[in-house]
Amino acid sequence: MANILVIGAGGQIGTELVLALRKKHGEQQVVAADIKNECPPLLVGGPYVQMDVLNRDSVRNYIIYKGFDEVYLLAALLSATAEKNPDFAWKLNMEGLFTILDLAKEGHIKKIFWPSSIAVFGPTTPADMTPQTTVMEPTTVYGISKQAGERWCEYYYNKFGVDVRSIRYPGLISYKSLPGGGTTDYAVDIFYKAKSEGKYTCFLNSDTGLPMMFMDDAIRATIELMNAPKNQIKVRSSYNLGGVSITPASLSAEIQNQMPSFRIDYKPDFRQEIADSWPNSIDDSAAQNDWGWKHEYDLKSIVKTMLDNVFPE
Ligand code: AKB
Repeated sequence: MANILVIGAGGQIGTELVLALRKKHGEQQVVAADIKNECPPLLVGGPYVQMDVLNRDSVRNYIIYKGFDEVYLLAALLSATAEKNPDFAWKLNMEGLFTILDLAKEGHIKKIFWPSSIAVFGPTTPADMTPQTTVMEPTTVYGISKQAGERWCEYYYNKFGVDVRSIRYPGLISYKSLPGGGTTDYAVDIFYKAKSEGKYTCFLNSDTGLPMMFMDDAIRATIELMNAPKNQIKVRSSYNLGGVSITPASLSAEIQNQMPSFRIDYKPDFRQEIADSWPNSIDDSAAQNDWGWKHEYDLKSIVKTMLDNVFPE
C-alpha cells in the first residue's frame, strides 16, 4: 500500500492533488501537511499534520519515523509575492527542497515530486513554443529559485540516484481552491468577479499571452509523471508542460461568448513586467514522447467548467 506525503497541501495545487491521490490510493494512505494548524476543510477526510518546511529537524524526524514512498513538496512563494519578499522566498523555495532531497538520498523517501514553473524562462527565451532546452535567464526571484531547484534536482539524480520528478507548470486555472500570489492568478480571479459583479479589472494588458492549464489536466499530468516507469523519465530537471496559450482578451472574449453581459477593463500593475518576461506558449513534446502526456481542456471547456462551478447557482 502506498504511503504518500503532500507538503503544502492547503495551496491551489496541493488541495486538488491530495483529493486525487486519496481517490486513487485511499484516504488513509495520503498525509496532507501544511503550515496552518487547522486542516483545510476539503481535506478533513484523511490524515493531516501541521508542518513548517523550514523546520528541518522536525520535518526530518517525522519523515524518518514514518518513511514515505512518495513526497510531493509544494510549499513555495509564487512570483508576485516573492518579489515583495525576496529573502524569504529564496529561503522557503530552496531550503525545503534540500531537506527533502537529502532525505531521499538517505533512503527515507523513494520518489519525490517537486514543481517547477514557466517562471524559469526569461526575456531572452524564445517566447513562442518555448523548447524544453533553451536559453533560461529568469528575472524574478521565484524564477531564479525554480531554475536553481531544477539544477539541484538533476544533480541529486545524477550523483545520488534520487528519483525526483518535476513539471514546469504553466498558470493553473481551478475552482476548488484559490491561487495565491502568482502572476497568472488573473485567470482565476476573473471568474469570481464575472460571477459576483459581472465585470473585472485585469492587472495585465489585454494582449499578454501566457500558457495556462486547467487544474484537472495539471493533476493528471503530475500523477502520470509519478507513475511512469523510471526508465521513461529522461528529463530530471523539469518537464515543459503546455496547455492553452491565453491572453486576457481571448479569455474575456470566451467568457462573453458564454456570459454576454460580462465586461473587462485593464489596469496593469507590477505583475505586467513579470508576465512580459515569460513565454506565450510552450512546446511539451518531450513530455509527450517520454511519458505520453496530452492535455484535454481547451479554452472553451475551461471557461464552461469555471462558469458552472464558481458560485454555482
Ligand atoms: C505564478 O504566476 O507565479 C505561478 C506560476 C506560473 O508558476 N502561477
